[in-house]
Amino acid sequence: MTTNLEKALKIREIAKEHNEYFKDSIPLIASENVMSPLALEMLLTDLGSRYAEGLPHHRYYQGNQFVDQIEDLAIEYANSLFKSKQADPRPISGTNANIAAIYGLTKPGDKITVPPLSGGGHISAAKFGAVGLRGLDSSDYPFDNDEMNLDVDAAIKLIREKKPKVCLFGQSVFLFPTPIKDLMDAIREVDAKVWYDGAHVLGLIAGGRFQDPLREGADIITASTHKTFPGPQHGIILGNTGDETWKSVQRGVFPGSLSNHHLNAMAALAVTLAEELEYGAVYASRIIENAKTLAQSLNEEGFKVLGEKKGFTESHTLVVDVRAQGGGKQSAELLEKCNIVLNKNLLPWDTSKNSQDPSGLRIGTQEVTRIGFGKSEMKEIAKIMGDLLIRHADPESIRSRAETLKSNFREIKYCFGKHEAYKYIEIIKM
Ligand code: DSN
Repeated sequence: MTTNLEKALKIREIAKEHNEYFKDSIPLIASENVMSPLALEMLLTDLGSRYAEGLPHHRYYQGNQFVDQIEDLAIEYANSLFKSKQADPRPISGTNANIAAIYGLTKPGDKITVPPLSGGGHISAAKFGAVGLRGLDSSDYPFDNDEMNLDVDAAIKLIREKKPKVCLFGQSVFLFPTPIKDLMDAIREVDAKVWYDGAHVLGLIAGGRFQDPLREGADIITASTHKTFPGPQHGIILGNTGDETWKSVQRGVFPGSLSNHHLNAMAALAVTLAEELEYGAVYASRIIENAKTLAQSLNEEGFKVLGEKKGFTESHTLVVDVRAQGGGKQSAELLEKCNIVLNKNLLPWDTSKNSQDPSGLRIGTQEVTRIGFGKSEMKEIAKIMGDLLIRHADPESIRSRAETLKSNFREIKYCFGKHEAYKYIEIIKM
């Protein structure tokens, strides 16, 4: 019979196997990243065992004097990095930040315009996600498949017609900056608030390499903090808005959508904000360079990479139509067996009916860039994928090539101190 100790140790063994798999794999999920040693250390502090509710210096618990200092500094660092007027580092995820924004900016029955799911919109903006949960009346912006972006003229028409309370922008397949500036006349006419979900591109915005939503008209940015922004699994809201709107959004955070805000993760976020002030610009540039190189190389291998008309991508993400290679599900699963980790993804013509087997693959370069991959490694990834999915090479040989490629890249870059990636075991002395 399995003892309870054995049950506990079993989890530890599986976690070690997970670490080993990722150590030997090429991580290309567009929404993930690895943390710096200084940030990771924060997750293991006593902060992770404590509660704080409310705003700094106005708490509902005792024992928060150091938490208040950390939260004040997180706000200061965020405002400095993003040139925002307001920052709230409490949301515990991107979706939590989105729920807080919805709670703060809308009432049930209000109208909202959102990016369509098939155009890369996030599930929290869907009718079956947080937007629907609030009972909002939502309309999708029409999407331009060639531009891989919102159809500007049609979006202007929609905004004028619907007169939404809030215009939401930002996607989870976010290849090109949203043309907010082109939409601002219509948005001002209907007096809508502009909410930008910057989860995917937060690190690129931090580095000044994508777009600058707060200067282009956004009232608030919501985001998770672990994609191109290489911090902990957490969230943040940034504002450039009036005091009343900001207060309302903050009420959406607490008590609207959370109680405690995971203080260890908030400290890790503050550390990452400081690291981004130092390294954010160069890191963001290399992420984008790598994405462009990978897209071009995959195209040369014979893959159909979307967004060709616009140079494939201006972000960390690229999407590939793999219907000719057996579809998204089969391709992603075959790559996974060969230690290349990415995800199948809806492409603009897909519907929710084929969400389990969509046409595409989504690929992100932020994590491989973080561990030092450059242009030649991007070309090698494209070649490996071409050999596997187009030329049907033996999967075992492909797996071994992926492992060999990864074996030369063990250290996390663009942060203070040296740190071997995927080796958390040593850090927490397992
Ligand atoms: N699920 C994340 C993504 O992969 O884009 C966003 O929440």
